[in-house]
Amino acid sequence: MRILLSLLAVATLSVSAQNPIVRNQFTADPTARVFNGRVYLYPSHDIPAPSSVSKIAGHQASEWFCMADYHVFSSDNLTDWQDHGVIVSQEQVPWGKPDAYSMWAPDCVEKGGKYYFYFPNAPKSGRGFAIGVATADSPTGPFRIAAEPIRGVMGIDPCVLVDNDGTAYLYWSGMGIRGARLKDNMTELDGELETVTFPQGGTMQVGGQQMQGLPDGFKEGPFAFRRGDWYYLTFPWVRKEKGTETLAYAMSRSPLGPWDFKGVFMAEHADSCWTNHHSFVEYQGQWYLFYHHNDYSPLVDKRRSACVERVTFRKDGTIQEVKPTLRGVGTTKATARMEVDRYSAASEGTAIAALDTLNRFKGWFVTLPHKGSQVRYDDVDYAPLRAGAYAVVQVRAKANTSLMLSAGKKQIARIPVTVITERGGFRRDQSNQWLTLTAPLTALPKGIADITVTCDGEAVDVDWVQLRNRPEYYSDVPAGAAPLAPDAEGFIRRWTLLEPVHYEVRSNIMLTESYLNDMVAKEWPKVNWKKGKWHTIDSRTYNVRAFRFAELTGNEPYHSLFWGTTVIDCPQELQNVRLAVGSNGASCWWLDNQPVLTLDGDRRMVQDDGVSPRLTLKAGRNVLRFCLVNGPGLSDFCVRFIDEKGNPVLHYTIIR
Ligand code: FUB
Repeated sequence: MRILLSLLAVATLSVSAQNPIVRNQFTADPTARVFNGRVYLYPSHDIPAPSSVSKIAGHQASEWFCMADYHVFSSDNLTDWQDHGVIVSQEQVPWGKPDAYSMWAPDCVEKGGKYYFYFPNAPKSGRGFAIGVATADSPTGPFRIAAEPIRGVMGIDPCVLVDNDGTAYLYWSGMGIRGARLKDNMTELDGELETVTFPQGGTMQVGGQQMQGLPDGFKEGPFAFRRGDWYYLTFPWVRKEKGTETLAYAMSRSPLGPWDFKGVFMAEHADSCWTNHHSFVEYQGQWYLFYHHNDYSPLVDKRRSACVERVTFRKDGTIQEVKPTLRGVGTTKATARMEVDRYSAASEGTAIAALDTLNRFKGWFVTLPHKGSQVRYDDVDYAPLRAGAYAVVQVRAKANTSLMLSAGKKQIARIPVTVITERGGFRRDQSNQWLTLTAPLTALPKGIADITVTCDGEAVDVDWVQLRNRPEYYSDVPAGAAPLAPDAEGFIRRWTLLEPVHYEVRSNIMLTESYLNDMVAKEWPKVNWKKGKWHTIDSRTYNVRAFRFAELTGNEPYHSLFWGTTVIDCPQELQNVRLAVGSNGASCWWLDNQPVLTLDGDRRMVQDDGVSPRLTLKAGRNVLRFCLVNGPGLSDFCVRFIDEKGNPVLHYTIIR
C-alpha cells in the first residue's frame, strides 16, 4: 500500500480582484482617496427601493436613484476590499429629510489630520439638494455631521481639491459645474454669495462661480485634481448625438479655471447604463480611474457598481482613453479563486452569462464554445504556490472535453471534464450540474503571469479556477507500525482508505437506505480490495477528514464515494458492544463482512449519530469496513465502539 507523506493546505477565502470591485452591495459614484498609504473608497450606496417607498423626488422609486446611507471601503492592494460599514445615514442628518433616499455622490478629503466627508442630500425644507459636511479623526469615522449644510451651495456631487499650499476648493454640480474656495474651516465658502432668482420663482443665495471653458451639454459629477502644474476638471458629459454619459475633462493652470476642454477619456457605456461617475487617484506610482457601471443590475441602471482601471497620461499631460474591462486591476493570488469570466482577453465566440439571474451578485460563468477557445486572466501571483500544488476548477460539461491551464506560454495542468465513473472508465456528464474537478499541476509557475484556460474538446462552461497547495494543517500521517489504541474517547483513528471515485449525487436527500443498498451491490464488486490505491493513515483528529484525503491524493473531494477498512485486534471477546458512527454524508458499515449499520440521508458528522445493534467483537482480528458517499458536502466520519452504558470501549488495539 502506498503511504501518505504530504500535508494539506488552507483553502483561501480571499476575494480576487476584478470588476466590479465590491461584490456584496451596489457601490455607485466611487470617490477613491489615499490616506496613510491605503486607498479608501467612498461610493454612494444604491439600493432597490424599499416597498414602503413608491416615489422618490417625483420618480418611480423602483426605477430611480435610491440611497439611504454611505459605507466606506479600503484596500492596500486594490484586490481585497474591506467594508468598514455605514459612516453616515439619512436619518442622522440634522438638516436632511430622513426618508428622502437621496444620499448621492460623496467625497472625503483630509486636511490637518481631520477628515471631511461631503455629501448631498434633500433638505427638510425647500427643493433640490444641499451639500453637508461630516468630520472625523479617521477616514472610517466616526463622523460628526454639521448641523447645517454648506451655505450658498445648491446642488449635488461635491468634490474637494486641497491644493499643495493647503487651500481647498469645492466643486459641485448645480446650474452647471460650479467651483469656490473653501474657508480654512472647510465647511464654508470663502467669498460673497450672490442672490439668484429662479425662473419658476423664488430666490437663493449662491456662492462660487460657474466653471468657464466647458462644452455645452449636460454635465455633472465634477472631479478636480492636480498633477504637477496642471489642474484637471473631469466630469460626466452627455454628447448630444449619443445621449448618455461619457467621462470628459478640461485642463487649466489654475484651480478654478478658465478651463481648456480636452475631450472624452471614457466613452459612453456600451449598454444601457445612463450615468457614469468617477474619481482619479495616484497610488504607489500608478494613476487609477474609479468609475461605475450597472453590472449587477442590467435591467435597472440606477443600481451601479464601482470598477477601476489604470490610467496613462501623455507627456503633454492629456489623458489617454480608458476602456472599461472586466478584469480591472490588482494581482490575484493563484491560491484565490480566479473568476475567469472576468477575463483580460478572450477568443471569439466566448460568452458570459449570470450564474443566477435572480441574484446577480453570485457572478458569472464563461462559455468556451469549441476546441481552442480560451480566456486569459492577467496578473496572477504564483508566489504562494508550493510543490505539490494542484488545480481546482468549477465547470459545467457540455460534452467530453478537457481544460488546459497555462501560465504565460507554459501548460501547467490538463483537467479532464469527463466524469470518472470507475477505474479507467470515463463517461460524458449529462447532468448539466456544476462540477468541481481537480488535477495535479504538471509545472509550478513562478512570479506574476497570466493564466489561460483553453477548451480542448467540445463546449464547456467555466465558473472559476483556483490553484491550491496541499493544506499544511492536514496532519494525518502515514500509519505507524505499532498497534494503535483507540483514543481516550474510544475513537478509531487508524484507517486504510481507498482513493475516492467520483460519484454524482445531486442531493443527499436521495441517499435512502434502498438507494444505498443498490449502490453497494453495484459498486462493491468494482472495489479492488487488494491492489487498489489504498493509504493507511493515523488521523490526528477524532474524526477522519475524508475530503482532505481526497484533495491530498489529487481526487475530487465532493461528489465522491469513499471506501475504507480498519482491523480491530481484541485480546479477548468483547460482548454487547455497539458500533457508534457519525458521518457526513451517508455511510454503510460492515463488521467481518456482515452489514451492521447504515446512516442514510443528508447527514452531518455528529458523534454517535447512528448506533448498531449489540455486537460481539471476537478475540483476535475483526475487520470493519465502510463506504461513505457524499454529494456537494465535505465528507468526514467518526467511529467508536460503546458499551451498554454508552461508555467508550477501549480494550483493543487497531492494527494495519
Ligand atoms: O448617484 C446619483 C447621481 O447619479 C450622481 O450624483 C450623479 O453623478 C450620477 O452618477
